[in-house]
Amino acid sequence: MKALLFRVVVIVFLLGGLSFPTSAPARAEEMTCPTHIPVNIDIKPGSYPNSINLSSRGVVAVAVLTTQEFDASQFIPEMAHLTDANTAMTVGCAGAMAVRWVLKDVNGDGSLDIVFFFKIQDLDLTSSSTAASLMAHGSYGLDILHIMGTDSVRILP
Ligand SMILES: [Ca+2]
Repeated sequence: MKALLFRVVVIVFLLGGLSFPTSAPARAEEMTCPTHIPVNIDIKPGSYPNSINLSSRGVVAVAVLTTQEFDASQFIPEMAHLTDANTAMTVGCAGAMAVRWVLKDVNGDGSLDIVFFFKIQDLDLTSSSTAASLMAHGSYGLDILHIMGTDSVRILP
């Protein structure tokens, strides 16, 4: 009888041990690229096709144009990336980071646009790239805004 009781106690103890909450260590939420609102961009404003010589040591300008939906003069960027359009679809925020930006009316419509500059050496474009995407985030009035736009590129050998 004592032995049986002991066995029951042991079983209860084991079950109790098994049913202990298996608390998984809290994992930090993975950094993902947030949803972006679409904007019109113009790579190398004022020239077409948008030829980029990847061996050049200069910078490439990418304008985000002011439209009825987006007022560039209200946008205070925190960060901007330029990447191959295919990478933008799969990886998200990647590629070259803007080294500076400036407000300028690049299309002469009387509204300021915002022009980002990227070092060509930092670009992840290849000879098979046909388009590049700009992604940026920053404050827009009281909001934090994520924007994204795509334009064609012609990579020079
Ligand atoms: Ca403009």
